[in-house]
Amino acid sequence: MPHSVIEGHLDAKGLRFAIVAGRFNSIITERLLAGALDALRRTGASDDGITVVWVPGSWEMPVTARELASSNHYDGIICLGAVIRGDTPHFDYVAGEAAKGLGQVAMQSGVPVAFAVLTTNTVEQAVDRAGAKHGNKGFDAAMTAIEMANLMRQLRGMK
Ligand code: INI
Repeated sequence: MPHSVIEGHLDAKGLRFAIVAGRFNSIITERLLAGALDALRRTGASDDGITVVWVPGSWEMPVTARELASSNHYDGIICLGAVIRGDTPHFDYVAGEAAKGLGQVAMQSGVPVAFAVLTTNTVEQAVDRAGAKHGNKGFDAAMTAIEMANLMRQLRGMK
């Protein structure tokens, strides 16, 4: 007997996405945003299906994503931040809370939350992941959000 396979398609037509971007290290997050918008537009999203929300930094992302998720308006949320290690343990607190909080938002709301909060030791490592050597993690996160939004629609349609 053949097994069934369920997979989300990379088609953003008719879907609505919120992008939460951190202003901290905006030289990086603006590039992540350009990558995310490129992915959404290339897969058929329309401009009125995309909302960009700027927040001060990655710390503020979970509460913002929670609000967006609870609006029931979005098929997916894409979070773009850059936490770059400094001389103090601040990095660990900001990066840790952003990761944990965004994971909780996805689990509690059922809305896919794509995580492109870079956590790097140097600015160069962040640049490499924001459109240089290692691609653009904003683009990748948007593709993940599109796939997951379509997957959720399929799974909910099976109930
Ligand atoms: N926010 C970031 O997004 N990246 C960082 O590297 C960072 N550092 O290093 O401090 C950062 N801090 C700000 C933080 O997100 C809050 O905006 C701030 O603490 C006010 O609540």
